[in-house]
Amino acid sequence: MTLPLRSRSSGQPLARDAMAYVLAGGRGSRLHELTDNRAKPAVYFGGKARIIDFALSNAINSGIRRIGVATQYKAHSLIRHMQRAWNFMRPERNESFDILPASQRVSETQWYEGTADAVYQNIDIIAAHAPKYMVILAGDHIYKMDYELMLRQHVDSGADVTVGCLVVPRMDAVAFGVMHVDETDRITDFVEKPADPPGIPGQPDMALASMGIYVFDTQLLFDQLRRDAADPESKRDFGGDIIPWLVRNGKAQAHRFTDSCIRAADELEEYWRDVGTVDAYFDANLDLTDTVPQLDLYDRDWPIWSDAVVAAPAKFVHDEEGRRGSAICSLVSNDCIVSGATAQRSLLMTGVKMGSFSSVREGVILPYSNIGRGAQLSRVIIDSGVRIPEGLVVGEDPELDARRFRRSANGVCLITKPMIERLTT
Ligand code: ADQ
Ligand code: ADP
Repeated sequence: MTLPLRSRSSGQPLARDAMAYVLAGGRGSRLHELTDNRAKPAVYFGGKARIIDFALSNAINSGIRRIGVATQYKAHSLIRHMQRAWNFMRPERNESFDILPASQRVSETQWYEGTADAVYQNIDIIAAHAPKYMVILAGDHIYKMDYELMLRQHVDSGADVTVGCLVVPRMDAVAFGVMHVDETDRITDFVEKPADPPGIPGQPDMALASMGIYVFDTQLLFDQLRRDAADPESKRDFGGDIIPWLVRNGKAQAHRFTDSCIRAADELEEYWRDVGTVDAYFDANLDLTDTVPQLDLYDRDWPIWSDAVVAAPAKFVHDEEGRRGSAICSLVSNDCIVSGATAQRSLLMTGVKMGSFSSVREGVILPYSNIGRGAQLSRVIIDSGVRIPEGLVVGEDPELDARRFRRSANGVCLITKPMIERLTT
């Protein structure tokens, strides 16, 4: 396979000396039942991909060829996905892909404590690959970014750590690490998840938030992790411990997302989403049905790689009574069959079947679900492998919906297998 390499950076690429280390162990509890059986990075997004494919594709597209992924919570489907989709690295070319489940390597009584511990426990594996730089990433965000440009800034500024950041509305920043910077973008103050986030001077309603991604020189990172591990007060967390310590005692530099987001059709694709709640997940998926969405999944220069399942093409057919099968303003993946049914402003992921006279309006339908005859669904997320019974109506009676399913603040119903089982027994 020929992998693309496109970067706005000039000079000798630094990415080939770097290792990307993806933190993919968190549950993502605000996605509720969507993460009952899988970690947030394994949740399907945008038709074909899983959330983690964005960080991994960014790493590959940036030119990084050594990748480690730390997993912990409910990692089974995440690990299976990575084995299927991401096993093309070639050790003979100094490429590697390591899946690193919390495996009690340092102490037999300890899982990964915090995010820093998820790196610390694998120092020996990282050292064996001998990368000069470490790019620490979160496995649960949707965005496209050229890490080569962040590496370049890190090296040019001589920082101990470079922290990716973006500007967010001030009160949204309660869920982030929030920083102050000087005129050279050196971080002068960093608070993890403050209840009352400090605004940006001159822009009091906005805050500068950490994206939870960091670049370090590998040796300095190892030294920091060992120092932190010996600190009995530390929770072994990058945002809570390592970064604030380096802001106080070293040189921490901010890297602005706008400096390294991808250029699509000559415009900067300034798109970053956490998709951490049911509503944010629903909205981000539905945004893709817009005629010109903010996130371009069709850019062949910055592809989002995923599992290339062997599957038949999507098919739209008349049913036995001659009703047309159709999809309007929708993303329809391989192996779907829409028979005498209609999908509108919806995403049908791999292998979804829609039976006669059924309809989905504003639906995010995860792989291999089956919509029974005559079902009428609107504003739904349907988990993978769910069989929607014939004639089920969702989206017309909020109280009934809330009793049967998980209904979000914005009136989106999340429907899973156990919920349907309860309905039909
Ligand atoms: P949080 O969003 O709270 O804050 P956190 O729970 O620390 O994120 O998880 C960061 C990443 O690490 C996620 O991708 C998660 O899946 C993974 N992870 C969590 N625990 C793990 C473990 N034990 N083992 C392996 N992986 C694990 C962080 C920063 C903030 C920043 C936000 C941006 O601390 O400063 O603003 O990310 O989203
Ligand atoms: P996840 O656990 O993240 O949803 P899986 O790959 O385990 O991902 O798939 C979940 C569901 O999708 C299963 O319950 C199964 O019913 C269905 N499924 C997966 N692959 C197929 C397939 N090839 N054919 C039919 N159903 C499938």
